[in-house]
Amino acid sequence: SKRKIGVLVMSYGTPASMDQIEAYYTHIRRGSPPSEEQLKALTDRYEKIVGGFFPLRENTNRQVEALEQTLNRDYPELEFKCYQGLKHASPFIEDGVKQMAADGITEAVGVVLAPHYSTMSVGGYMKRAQETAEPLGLPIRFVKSYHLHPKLIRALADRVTAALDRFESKEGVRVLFSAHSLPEKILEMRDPYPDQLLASSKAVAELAGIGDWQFAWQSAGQTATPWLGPDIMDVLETIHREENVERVLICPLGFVSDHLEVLYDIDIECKQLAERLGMHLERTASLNTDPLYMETLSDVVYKQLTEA
Ligand code: FEC
Repeated sequence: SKRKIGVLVMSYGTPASMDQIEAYYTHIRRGSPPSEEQLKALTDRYEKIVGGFFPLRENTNRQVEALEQTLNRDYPELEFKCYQGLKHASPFIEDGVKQMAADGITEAVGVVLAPHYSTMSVGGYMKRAQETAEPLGLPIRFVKSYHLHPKLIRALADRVTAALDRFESKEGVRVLFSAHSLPEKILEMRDPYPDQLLASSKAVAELAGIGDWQFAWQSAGQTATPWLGPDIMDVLETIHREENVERVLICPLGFVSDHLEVLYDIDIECKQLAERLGMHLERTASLNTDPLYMETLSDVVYKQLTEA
């Protein structure tokens, strides 16, 4: 019979229903419940996003299913079974690992649905998976990042090119690549996250033949500690005021799915600001289950198995 591989596919997670927003938010805040105002503000954001309240759940389900199909198609000599492990919602990372062990999996690979490595993001997912797998005697290898995979870069460049067609003229369109901000303290830890994001932005711009681009951070938290900047909202104001930029294309390449940080923070918040400034703003379509993205994941998972 075929060699069986368990693949732990990790993603951020989203509430399953409105009454779970508080528990979700409390988990993100490491056990400290949000105030009533904070909870209301987050609930309002979920209520406003287009396409239902929690699109990330269905998008992750589809990505995990599509990855399993892609792996079994690309490497028919092996049998792959994918398990979900979510960072802040059920099924949690720990649940996914325990399920693999319960199913008799003896060989596993972990991969995160986020291409860029940070100790605070992907590193956190890996640590929790490793800490659950070890006492169960389940060996698990990890894909740390895949931010320059040629198929990922091609999928993103195709989306940039397609979105440029939505402008009345491609002349003078500024492309803004963006990703989730993190607290500035990651710089002291020599975290690769900022450099990896710049490297993917540069590669996508080159492949799409874009000269006029820059990078901006988005969705920073409201805490007392400083977060990485410049923030995308400030960038929109600055390039409008100082450079008379009138057309902007945002490519949120730190994310791979339609969810709150894209559908609210860009599609509602950034668009409102752009409208007020009289700018034409577009956003590239999210990768979701793009076959090139699924092939990227399938390739990097397989490479983990074949590397010594
Ligand atoms: O659609 C959804 O339901 C979920 C959207 C969502 C994604 C996402 C991705 C990332 N986050 C990252 C870092 C942080 C840090 C904090 C933080 C807080 C929040 C809150 C919400 C939220 N995040 Fe998130 N994130 C998403 C949603 N995130 C809601 C809480 C309210 C708020 O601050 O807006 C601060 C936590 C703390 O206090 O310590 C840090 C990073 C990513 C991208 C990588 C990944 O997907 O893992 C990094 C999607």
